[in-house]
Amino acid sequence: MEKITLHIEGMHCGACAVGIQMLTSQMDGVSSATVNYEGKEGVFEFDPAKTNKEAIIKSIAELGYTAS
Ligand SMILES: [Cu+2]
Repeated sequence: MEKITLHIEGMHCGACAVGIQMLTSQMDGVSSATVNYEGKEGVFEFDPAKTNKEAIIKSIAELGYTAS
């Protein structure tokens, strides 16, 4: 398992964080997602054989947020 922390821009409230959490945690290979609205960051744990940082950033972008 690989663990990354991403800075996420564009969240307006706690529900945004929950939405990102729900979407990313459903991705194949992602074992856990914890998004903090106040801290503007998300911690994602994933299996590098199934997915990667770029795929997670792309999913977050599809929701309208910028992760880096
Ligand atoms: Cu919101």
